[in-house]
Amino acid sequence: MNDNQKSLILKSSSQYPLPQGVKLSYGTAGFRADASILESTVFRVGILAALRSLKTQSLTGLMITASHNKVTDNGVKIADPSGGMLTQEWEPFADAIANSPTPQHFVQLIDEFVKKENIRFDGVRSAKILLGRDTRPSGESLLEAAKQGVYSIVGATGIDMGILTTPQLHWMVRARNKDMKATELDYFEQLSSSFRFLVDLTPNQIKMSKTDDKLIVDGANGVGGEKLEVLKKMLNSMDIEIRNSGKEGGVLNEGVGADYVQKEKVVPQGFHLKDVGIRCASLDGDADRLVYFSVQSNNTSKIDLVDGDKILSLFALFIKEQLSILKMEGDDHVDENYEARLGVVQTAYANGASTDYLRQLGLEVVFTPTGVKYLHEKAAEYDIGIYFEANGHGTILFSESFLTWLNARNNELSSKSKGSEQQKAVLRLLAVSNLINQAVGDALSGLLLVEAILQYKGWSIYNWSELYHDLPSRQLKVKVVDRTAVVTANAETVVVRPPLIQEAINVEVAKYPQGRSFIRPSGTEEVIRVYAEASIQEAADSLANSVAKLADQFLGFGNSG
Ligand code: G16
Repeated sequence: MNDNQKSLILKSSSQYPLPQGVKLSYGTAGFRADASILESTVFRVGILAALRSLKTQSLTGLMITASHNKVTDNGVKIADPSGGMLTQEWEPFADAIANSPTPQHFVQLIDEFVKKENIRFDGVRSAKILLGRDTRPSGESLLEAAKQGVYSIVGATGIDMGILTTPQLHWMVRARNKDMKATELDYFEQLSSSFRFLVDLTPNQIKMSKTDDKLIVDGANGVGGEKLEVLKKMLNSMDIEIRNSGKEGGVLNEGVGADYVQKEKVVPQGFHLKDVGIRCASLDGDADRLVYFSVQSNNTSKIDLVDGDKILSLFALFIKEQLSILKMEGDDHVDENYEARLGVVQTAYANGASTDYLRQLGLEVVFTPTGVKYLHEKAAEYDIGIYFEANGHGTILFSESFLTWLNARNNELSSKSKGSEQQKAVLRLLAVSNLINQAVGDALSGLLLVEAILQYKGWSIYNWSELYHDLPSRQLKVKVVDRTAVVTANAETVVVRPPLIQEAINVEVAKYPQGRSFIRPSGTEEVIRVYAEASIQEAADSLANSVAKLADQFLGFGNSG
């Protein structure tokens, strides 16, 4: 880095001092905190995004969002050139610069890192960053801080894409770097055309019963509702009603949205008795999570939840069916059959019943810690990798080699047996790969795939829900003095630090039939999360309460008595 560059960073960073006492970590999905303390962090991440762009000689993305967190929080994360999350190798540097106490120290850290990573400022391309934000009121001023960060790197360009869902920004970064069409309109066109294509391949045009035609979507009072409105206009055949779009005056993520619905298992605001029998879905604040539900007829505040595990199961079932159709080819095609490796990735939050179901289907199921960054990486090892967290965050990844094979197979079948069942299966898989976001979990593309598969199978939400019965579960959060005091292993199922707490959890778990429980530090909020499941709801509740008490005794403020 030359002196001119150093003094530019020094000058601009002195405009964004780190507030006293602030210590941030890149966490599960970027930096998150109360928006009022985030300007310096977002400014620094602007520089980080530019450095990442220089290092990779590709475009990167910067998204300002705190997703499911409360409206007064905000956050910032980077999309790598692939469209996925920032490479984990750069996270320690992200933490270091975010917490750097003085402008001088900050410049020194950057200078050392630039040398270590051999980042060239005289490369063929200068840095280019796509900037996006969700609907949070603090987004506008934080975006300004991000731009100032980007412009602190000589020659860097920040392109303001306005208000977007997080998955849209990731999709655009991936598409631009692949020289594909990459505007927001292109995103909507790709989703809507591949959805229509998939629906046209529904066998015998199975029709759903009348009540099943309608879908009501809870937009979490965030960005997802307004984007779905746009998409809806391009899907003329679908009857979608959007509630909690943010226009009605509700508060982002407050009593609404996928996180609330999945964790509390109650109806979001704006849903009532008259919705019984109708298929409903909830997005989260930045539309990267999706869950479905139906309102219970005997208790209108309760719902039957169809969570990320069931979305995963529906997708896995469909993909497996298409692969089986492909295998039914005649002898003359045997040589050309491709043994596609299909894998499924879950976390410790996956309901035990879902894992049993997926294994009974004959699928390979693997586990990673919480956080899409881990699941995505694992899923990318397969020809078709399906990953979902129970909270509704996930997608399906297709390998390049499998897509090449599918395209070649389609060409061949077009000349030999056009319109055959095999060709339809090939076309369905190709349509899924175009519909479902290949960069990151995306509630809008996930929703369209669910809808297309339900139509294909002629299923109601009740048929879908009956795939298996969830073991009753409960999730709680406990405020603790320092969440980083908890260190876990084995995909977060075992606590290795502090000592003795795992033994105490084991004693509690042993008291309940089909009991399972774990604790882990949240990567997005200042809490420890507790998960418990057991054979009946009362047992799951009681196990979760006992484990939460242990967490409080070992790590908290001792409020549990
Ligand atoms: C983020 C991550 C998800 C993760 C969730 C919860 O979601 O992208 O992969 O499941 O945080 O994280 P934690 O339990 O560590 O707080 P989102 O939707 O908030 O971006």
